[in-house]
Amino acid sequence: MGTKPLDGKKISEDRKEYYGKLRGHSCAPLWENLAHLITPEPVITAIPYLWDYSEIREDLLHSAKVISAEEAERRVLMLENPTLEGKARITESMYAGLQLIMPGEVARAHRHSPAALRFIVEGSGGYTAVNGEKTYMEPGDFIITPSMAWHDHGNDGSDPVIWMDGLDLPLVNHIGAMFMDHYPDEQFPEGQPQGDSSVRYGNNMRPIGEGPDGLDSPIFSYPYSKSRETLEELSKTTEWDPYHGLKLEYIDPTSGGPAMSTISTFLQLLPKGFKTEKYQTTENTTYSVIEGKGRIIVNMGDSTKTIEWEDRDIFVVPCWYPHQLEADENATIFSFSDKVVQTKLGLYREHRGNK
Ligand code: 1HN
Repeated sequence: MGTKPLDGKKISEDRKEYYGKLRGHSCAPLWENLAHLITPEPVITAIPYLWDYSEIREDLLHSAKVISAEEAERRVLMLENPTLEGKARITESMYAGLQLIMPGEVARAHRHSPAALRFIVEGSGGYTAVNGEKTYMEPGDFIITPSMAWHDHGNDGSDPVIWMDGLDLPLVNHIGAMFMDHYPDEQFPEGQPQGDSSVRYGNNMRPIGEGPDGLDSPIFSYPYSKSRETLEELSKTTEWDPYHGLKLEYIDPTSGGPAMSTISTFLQLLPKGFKTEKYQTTENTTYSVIEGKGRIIVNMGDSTKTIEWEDRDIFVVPCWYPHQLEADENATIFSFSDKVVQTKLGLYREHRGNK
C-alpha cells in the first residue's frame, strides 16, 4: 500500500501531499487500494509444497542432541511454507510441525486457546493425556487436543516417537484471543481411565444428560486400526468419487459435525492407478501420507507443478490452486484444513472439473 497506484499511473503532487496528510491522521484512501484488497479470485501467498520426510526426519532426530524435551517444552520443527518464513504457518490459516519425543521423556502439561491435532507418523509407546485421560498413540492415529484442554505427552516405549501437530494458531493469532497456562506440575493429575471417552461416546450411545456442546468431539483419539478398516470395508462397496477417491471426514459422534470446531480432518483412500479429476477449493489443506505413493499435479496459472509424495511425507495445497491427485500404489492420506471455519463463515467454495 502507499502512494503508487496498482495501474502504475503517476500520482500528482497535490494527491501525494493529500495522502501524506491523511497518513498523519491514520487514514488512507481506499480508491488506491481497492484493486488489491478485493480481488476477483483468491491471491494466495502460500505455495503448494512438500516436506520430504526422509530428509527432515534426520533434522528432527538431531534436535534431541541439541535440546531436551524438558528445556524445549515442545521439541518441534515447525513446517513453514517457504513464502511465509518466520510466520509459523504451513498455509495462510494453519500451523503444522513435527514433534519428537524420545524414550522416557515427558513434555510438560500446559493448555492454550489454539486447538491442536496430532497425527502420528512414527514410533510406538508415545502417549498424550488430555485433561488427565491418557491415550497411547500408534502411527496413523488422530488425536484431538481441544482449545484450553490441559495436555502433556510422554514416551514409555524404546524408540523415538514422531507426530505431526496441526494447530489453528494463525487464526487465533489473527483474532487475538490467545491464552496459555502452564500447569504447576509436570503432568496433569490422572483423570478418567484410558479409553473412557471412547467407551462413553464412541459406541453410538451416550450417558443421558450429556449432549453435544457444538465444539470439539469428546472422543479425542481416533485409532488408525479402526479408520483404516472403515476405508477398506467401504472401498468394497462404494463408488470412487472422481475428485476424492474415497474420502471420510472425522466427526464428533455426539453431533454428527466435524470432530473439531476449527479444523476439518479427513482420511482418504486412493486405489492404485487412480487419478482424481481437477478440483479447486478455498480450503487450505495439509496432507500427511500414511501409505502408498503418487503425485499431486497443481495448476500454477501458466504452468503446472508436479509434486511426488510417498509415505510419511507432508504436503500442502493452499486455497484455490486447481489440483489432481494420482496414486501409483494404494494410498491412504490424512489431511486437515480450515473448511469448517470457512463453512461457518459462509466463505467456503469449491469448483469441480475444468472451468
Ligand atoms: C503445543 O502446545 C504443542 O502441546 C505442539 O504438543 C505444538 C505449536 C505452537 C504452540 C503450541 C503441544 C505447538 C504448541
